[in-house]
Formats: sequence, C-alpha cells, structure tokens
Amino acid sequence: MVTVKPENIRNITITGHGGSGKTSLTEGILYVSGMTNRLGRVEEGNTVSDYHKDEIDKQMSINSSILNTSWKANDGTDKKINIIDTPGFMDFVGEVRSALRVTDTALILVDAFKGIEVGTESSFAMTNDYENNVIFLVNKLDQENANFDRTVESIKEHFGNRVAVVQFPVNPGNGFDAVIDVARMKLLRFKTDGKGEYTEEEIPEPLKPKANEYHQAFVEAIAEEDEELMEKFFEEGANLTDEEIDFGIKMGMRERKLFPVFCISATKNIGTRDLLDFISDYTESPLDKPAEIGRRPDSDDPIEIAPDINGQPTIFIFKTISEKNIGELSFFRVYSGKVQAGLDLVNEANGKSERLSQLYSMNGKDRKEMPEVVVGDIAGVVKLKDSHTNNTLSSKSNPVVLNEIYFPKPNITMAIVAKNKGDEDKIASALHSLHEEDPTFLVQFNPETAQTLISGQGEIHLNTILNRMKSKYNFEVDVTNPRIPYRETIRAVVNDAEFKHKKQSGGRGQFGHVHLKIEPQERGKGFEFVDAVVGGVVPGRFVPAVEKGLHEVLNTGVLIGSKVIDVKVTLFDGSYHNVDSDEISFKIAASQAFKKGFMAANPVILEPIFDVEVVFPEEFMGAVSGDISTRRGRIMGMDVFGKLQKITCQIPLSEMNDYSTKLRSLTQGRGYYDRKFSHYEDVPKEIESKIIAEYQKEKAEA
Ligand SMILES: Nc1nc2c(ncn2[C@@H]2O[C@H](COP(=O)(O)OP(=O)(O)O)[C@@H](O)[C@H]2O)c(=O)[nH]1
Ligand SMILES: [Mg+2]
Repeated sequence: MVTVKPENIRNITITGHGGSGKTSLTEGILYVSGMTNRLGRVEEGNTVSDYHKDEIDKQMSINSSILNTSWKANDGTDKKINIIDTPGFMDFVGEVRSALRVTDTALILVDAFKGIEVGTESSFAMTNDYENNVIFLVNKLDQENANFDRTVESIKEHFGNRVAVVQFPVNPGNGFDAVIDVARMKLLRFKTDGKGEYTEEEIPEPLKPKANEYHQAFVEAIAEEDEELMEKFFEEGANLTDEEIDFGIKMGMRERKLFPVFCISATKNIGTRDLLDFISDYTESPLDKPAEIGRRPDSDDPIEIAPDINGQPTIFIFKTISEKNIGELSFFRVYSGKVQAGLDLVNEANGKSERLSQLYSMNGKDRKEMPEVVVGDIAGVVKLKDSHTNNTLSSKSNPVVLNEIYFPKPNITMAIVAKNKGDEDKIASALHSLHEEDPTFLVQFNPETAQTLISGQGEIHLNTILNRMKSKYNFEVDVTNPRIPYRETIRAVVNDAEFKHKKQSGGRGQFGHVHLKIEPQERGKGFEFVDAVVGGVVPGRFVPAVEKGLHEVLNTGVLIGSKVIDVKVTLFDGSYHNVDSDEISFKIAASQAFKKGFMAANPVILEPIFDVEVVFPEEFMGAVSGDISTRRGRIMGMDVFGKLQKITCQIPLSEMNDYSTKLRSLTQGRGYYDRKFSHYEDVPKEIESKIIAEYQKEKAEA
C-alpha cells in the first residue's frame, strides 16, 4: 500500500441544513469514485454514513461519519478525499464544529426549493471560525419546485457578493440532466442512471447570453482577488488566461473571497463527478494551509506547527465514539510529521503515554488497516487508554497542544433518576463515557437539590443520548425537570421566639431553653448570630450548640426544605438545668425556637432570577416578547444588529425549562439565547402557596 502524498489530500466537510441531501451526496461521491458498488438511499437505511441504528430508524444523521475515497484528477494524480458527513439538525452542531476544525473545505448544501435555512446559516458562520474554503451546492434540482435563481439570490443576500455562480441548470425540475459550466463555458449533460457520467456539449445559442453574463461575473469575482488581475480585467475585458483564472480561483477560495456555486441532484448523482474534479484541482491541500497555532503544555505563548511531513509527529483527536465489539475509536488528523502503527506518543492533556496500536482508514462502519498516516490525513485509532476529543498527542521530545474545538454551551438541562435503584454508579460511569464521546453533552450532580443533571443542545439531543445509554449499556432512567434551588427568608422582626426542650423519662433527662430575637438582613448579608446572654442564663459552653442548631435549620429550611438566607438571630435569654442540660438539648431548643420565630416573621420564598439575552430575526419580535411575558419575564432592553433583534431581560429560572425548544419553534430555529444567574427575588404569593403545597405533598409521599 502506497502512502498518499500530503499534497494529494483533500479534507472535506459536507454540511448544511438537515434534509438538504448531505448523506445522499456522500453516497453519490463514494459510488462515482468506485469506493462502493451501489448507490444506497437514506429511505432504505443502507447508506454508508448513516449506519447507526438510531440514524436508520430516524432517517437522519446524528453522528458525523468519517469516510474517504480516491479520485483521479485531471493532471493524472490520485487524490485522497477525506469526507466528513455531518448531521444537519441544530442539536448536533458540536459534530459540525469538530468536522470543520479538521477539514479544509466545506461543501454547504442548499435545497433548491427551500433556499437558505437555519442550518445553512449556522454552517456558514462556523466556517468563519475555521477559515474553510466554501463551495455552495444547490441540490434537489430534479425536484418539480426547484428554483435556482431564487436560491442563488438568497445565497448572495445572506453571504454577500463573494458568492459566484460556476454552474446554472439548463432544465431544472423533473427531467433535470444538464448544467452550463460558466468557468469552462460548456454544457454538461448527465446520464440519469445514477452513475453520474456526463458528456460535454457546446452551449446552445439561446443560453449563450446568460452563460456569458455569469462568466463575466465569475471572472470579475476572480479578478478581484488580485490587483494586477483586476487591472487586466478592466482594461482588456474578461480575457484572463487559463492560468490566471486557475490562480484566481485557488487564491479566492483560500482567502474566502470566492464562494463558488455548483448545481447537483444528490439522489440522481448529477454533478458529483465535475464537483470532485473541481475539489481536486482547486481546493486547498493540507500543505497549502498556514501553520497551525498551538502552544507548549506549560505555556500560553503561541507556537506554529507547520504541515511538514518531516516534522515531529503531532495529531489532534476531533472525535471519539465507542462502538460495540470495538471499544473506543478515536478519529484524528495529523498536523505534523507522520505516524505509524505501534508508535508511542504523549497525550499532553494528562501527560500519559499512548501507543497507536492500529490505524484505520474509515468508511462509516467499515475500516481498513493503514500502516502509516501522513501529515494532513485523517484516520481512526482504537484502544487509546486515556485520550479523548480535543486532546493533542505529540512526541515526547516535542510536546505540543493544539487549539481545542470550541463547543457550544448547553441550552437545556434535565434531571434523571435511575429506574432501577442500585444502577446509580454504573449509570454515572455510562454518562461519563457518553460525555467523552460527545462533549456537548454534560453531566453534573447538584448536591443542593440532590439531583443528577444532564445538559445538552436540545430535547432531541438529550433523548438521543438516553436512547444510546439504553441500547448500549441497557440502563433506563426517568427524566424530570430539575428542582429549582429556592431560598427562604423573612420580612418581619420577631422580638421573642421561645422554646423550652424538656424530657424526663427515666435516667438522665434533657433540658434546654432559649429566647431568640429574629430579624431580616439585607439581601446578600447572609446569616448573623449574636450572643447577648447576660449573667450566664445560658451557660457559655452551650452557646455553640445553640448556633449549631440554628445552622441545621438554615440548611434544611422551614417552609419547603430550601436554604434559609439573610437572617440575624440574637440569643438574649434562656435557662438551664444543672444535671439535665446538655448540647443536644440546646441544639433542639434553638432549632425549634427558630422555626417558631421564622414562621411568625412573615416568611417568604425566594426564587433565582436569570439575566437572559435572546437574539433572533426581527420578524419574530412579537412572538418572542409575548412569550417572555408569559414566563413572568421583565424586558430590560432591546437592541438591533442588522436584521437581528436582541432582547435583554430577566426571567425566573422556574419558567425556563422548555425555553430552548420554545424559542426554536417560535423563530423557525433562528433564535438563540444565553443566560446567567442574576439574583434572588420573592416568589409571587399565588405561586408561593403552590410551591408549599407541592412540597408538603412530596414530603407526605416520601
Ligand atoms: N428529489 C431529490 N431528493 C433528494 C435529493 N437529495 C436528497 N434528497 C432526499 O432528501 C431527503 C434527505 O436527504 P439526506 O441525504 O438524508 O439529507 P441530509 O439530512 O442533508 O443528510 C431524503 O429523503 C433524500 O432522498 C435530490 O437531489 N433530489
Ligand atoms: Mg445526513
């Protein structure tokens, strides 16, 4: 097996809104390039990339799949094309980020009827972060309602005039089989048998004006790339040489000044062969990329890691999955040097040594052993002991940490309880593995509410993870809303709360007796205890017990079992018994006196209020602001950024459980929000009595 040369590698992410045809296109590419010998279909559940059971059941990609194929370029070289087919649904955006982080080019699919969708926008936005070359593919041109012109218009509207049409369809709709390529100035006519073959024809007369117009626009977009070319273009018309055009396309894509648009029908496999030619000829190879920025493990100073095949081996893990019968499988890209099976590297995140036992080239669930992986290439490795997504493995003599993938913050949090008591520990460890596979899924135990909380990108994300836990580990859980960490406090002063604890039943008795003054404190001042006993009516040695008794109640609450905050308690009187008084007795007396006093001091429940920022397209203003008020939200401010509206508001935490799901449905998926804790505030009276009633019911049932 000959190892590929890095200059012949192309790393591609296929991205776009859910349902735009990414998995179908991937299938077409594998088929025309001879990697597979049949064209699978999403509907039939037999595609190479959607091979997990949950993906077949839902007919939707959930995981990104790592694939590769080879393609003979026009210059006779064999290109190795690594493809990552990503899920389009918003909940799985972490998968797209990690794919874009390690690939050089993004193919963004746009449905020729639906135009720009939220997944198109978010995909494009992420390519900004990783500076990918971008090619837009207008897909489903074989559908009756396909509208190429309108689709291109909306692509331009959203992503600017760097968008340049390379192809337009001759006969969109049911009989679609031909496009005009305005770079080559040829008509490409495709066979419709799924093999993707095509022949070149002259452009028919009636289509020439349109072809010329697009050609001019394309060449102008290329010329803009370079001042010299620009001058030549305007002085001599559009007569740039082929070399100049080639150079302009490459540089334009590399500098993100040119986003070419191609025409395809993924399921009919129209447009894939010429697309692969274009990818081979014009998109960046790993050697064209600027050096990666990293750092030494013990320093924050940036260092450059050049894509040098003779450099020290450095790999970056962008994804881990654990598969039945295989165990943990890690996917990585080599950023420097080359790695062979059996090589030892160091994981700079934990200092541990890792052996790359076996290296694999991946095609969905199929894998082939590879003896060596060179700089720029992507591969899989099994059985790393202690390495996960976002870790860099490098040689001992040249330790390096590469920039991590930035994963989005969670949108939604739920609480879970094991269906079978006794499974708790095993579930905790399963959840931990699931987090390592998918860093956008988080697990946390909240000691205050005694709940295990899981967080993620949305309801579907969390459901998918829980289904995976069930099918892989056979654990089931019940899902509930997280408990709200309420607080209790008082509004009035009680001058004398008294309790006498007295017990005389055989042997030594118990005796403790206190008088407390209970006062509210300013919010945030906390608890204050004053010992104002005179004449030793409560002996000094029992005062710490009094304070202990108070702390117990502060922690366990009086009204609803929540923490008590911001009260001042003064111990000013009491009495004791020479024989029977002890610490326990005073602890009990103090806590009972406090509870009595607390209930008489106009007690209230406080709830956490969050600062929330919501960003969404302005046309949803009415719906979003209306929804905020139904959540007892207070709008504090509004701002406009272009076509986006931002509302700054405060919403009680207890009203935010389904907010991410609701916001998405109100804004067609375009809205997002961020939140952070602000302060505690009184719960309105009618809600307070409900909370108390619920607490008492729960307590009675327990
Ligand atoms: N008519 C037509 N249907 C397509 C085309 N591409 C994809 N589809 C269909 O659109 C649906 C979603 O396709 P899929 O490849 O799963 O999209 P993904 O979510 O982007 O991966 C499936 O039912 C496909 O058969 C196309 O070019 N033409
Ligand atoms: Mg898919």
